[in-house]
Amino acid sequence: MDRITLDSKVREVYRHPVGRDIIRRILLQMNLSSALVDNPIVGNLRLRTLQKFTAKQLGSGFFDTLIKLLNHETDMPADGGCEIMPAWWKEAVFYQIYPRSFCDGNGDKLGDLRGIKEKLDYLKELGVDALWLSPVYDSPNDDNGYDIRDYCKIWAGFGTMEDFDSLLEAVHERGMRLIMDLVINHTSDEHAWFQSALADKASPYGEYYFFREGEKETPPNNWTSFFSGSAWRYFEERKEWGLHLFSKKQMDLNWESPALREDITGMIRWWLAKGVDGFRMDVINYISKTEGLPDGDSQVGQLMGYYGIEHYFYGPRLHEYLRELRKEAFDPFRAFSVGETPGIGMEMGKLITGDDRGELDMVFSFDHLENPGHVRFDDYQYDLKYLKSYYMDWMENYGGHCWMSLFFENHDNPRMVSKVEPDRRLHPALAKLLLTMQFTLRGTPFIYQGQELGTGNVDFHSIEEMSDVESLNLYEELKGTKGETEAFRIVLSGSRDHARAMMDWEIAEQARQEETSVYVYCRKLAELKKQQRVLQYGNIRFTNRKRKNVFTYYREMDGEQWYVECNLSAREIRRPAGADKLALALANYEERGSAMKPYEVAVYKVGDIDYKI
Ligand code: ISL
Repeated sequence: MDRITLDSKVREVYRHPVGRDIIRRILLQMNLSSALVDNPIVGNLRLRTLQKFTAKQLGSGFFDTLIKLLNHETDMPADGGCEIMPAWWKEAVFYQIYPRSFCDGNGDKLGDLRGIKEKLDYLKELGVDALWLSPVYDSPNDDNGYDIRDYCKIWAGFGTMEDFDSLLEAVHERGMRLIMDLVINHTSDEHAWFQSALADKASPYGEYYFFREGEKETPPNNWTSFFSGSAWRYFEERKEWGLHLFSKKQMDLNWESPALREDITGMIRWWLAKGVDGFRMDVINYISKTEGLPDGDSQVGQLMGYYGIEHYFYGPRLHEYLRELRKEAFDPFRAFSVGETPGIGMEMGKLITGDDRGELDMVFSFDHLENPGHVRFDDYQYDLKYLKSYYMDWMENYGGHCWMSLFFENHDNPRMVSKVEPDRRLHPALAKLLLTMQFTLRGTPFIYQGQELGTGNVDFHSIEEMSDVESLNLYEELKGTKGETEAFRIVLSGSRDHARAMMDWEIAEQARQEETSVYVYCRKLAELKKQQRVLQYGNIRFTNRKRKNVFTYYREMDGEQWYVECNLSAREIRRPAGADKLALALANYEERGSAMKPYEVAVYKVGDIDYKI
């Protein structure tokens, strides 16, 4: 691939996988159409000229940063026009459990491992094939377990290692699988490695973290933490600064250290030898940082909301580390991996997950969780029209080497039904629509606990009712400039606490019995997907491409055909032609007229119906 310089044209940058993703990310952030780059005048501009035009908005540092990032990546994704290789995780229905709010098995009002075990039949009945457990390791819980104190111990509040082993056995007995959360970008400051690094610079663990000398008043660089303020914390013990991209108690691990990497792979193998089936890997694309930890560009920082991000979101040794992990730990156990990769777009996703690349199996990409021009803490109503263009793009261009994860929720985001629709009466229909897309588009559905009940956001009334470290820090940061009321309003829009409220088991048990519930609908979707290979591996073909609120597609394989029609709006709209005379398999309304009702969705088989659900 040609090296990118200031003399390169915008078009050449857009042809570069990293360039393409970055340009698209920036356009998304600024709510500009990517058609802009297809405009020949824009495409022909040289970076040098663009730099002159934008000198006021983007300093020269911006272009240097971009060029460096691009030139680090010399590979192109393979041509995706190939057959898809079957794999269990391409056929599975995943379900994410946030252990502290899933089910309380010992009466202390906090979820735990025994509680999870009690609910395995509920999950099996729903059609779940694999569970992903958010962290259950020993932790001081500054970030609810994403700050690990001991990788090989269970946090006492969740139970013991015996409880874990018995849960794993029960999962496997039911023919399900279990994946753990692997948090290896950072550990808790209470982890023994960090404690020993802090106590003694010369300790073998001294190099496991990023420590830097410097004046007590001036952090070593301008990087900011995702949870507010500087990404550096001063440690009197060493008279040095330590790096933490997340909370003050989540210290970033230095992957440059071979000993650290060996300890991490050893730990992963230990869990795999126990029988876990794989891992969801927390912010795994952040593990490689630019050598010397240089300052972040201020324009990039302002645009993205975080300073320094270009130095670690797709770091120089990322591919190397991922390959090492796969070879040393995952492959010997044939374990599954899905990376949580904020900021990774489609092309970078291909380079990280292509089945020819030896890195990860899948990633969670996040560009569909907000509408263009918005961030999580904006108070706005999510417009589903955007989802249509997003999915059409990914389904048509991700290629046969890669496989998509399909999700709308997790423990870090408000509930999707609440983002889309303020009227709660429409939530059941909307919840069913969202689930239908997850089960009938091409990819692996990840259901977040409560989604199968159509759960919405929590009605928080004050900051005292919240507990998440990100929410509390943001509130503190904003309250000075915006005042308490406005600060609370902002935090409320994006708070992670919405998704972390306790599961309501009374509602769940009722839903299980009710023929029209979201739960029963979700169970039928899971059954359908499992019965119909075409819904797993079939091609996808979109119709009505120009009708914005209408999302229709066919799944096709070996002469079999299925058809899905969705109304992406809360308004009644004219039903598109295509469904007449087809055999209905599943729908979220009883009747189908010439108009589609708010958020109406229907799944049809083309030809005779020859299955039972
Ligand atoms: O903060 C972000 C930028 O807006 C997020 O994209 C962030 O990178 C992402 O939420 C990372 O999440 C994961 O790692 C965190 C943890 O708090 C989250 O719960 C976890 O999912 C640190 O371990």
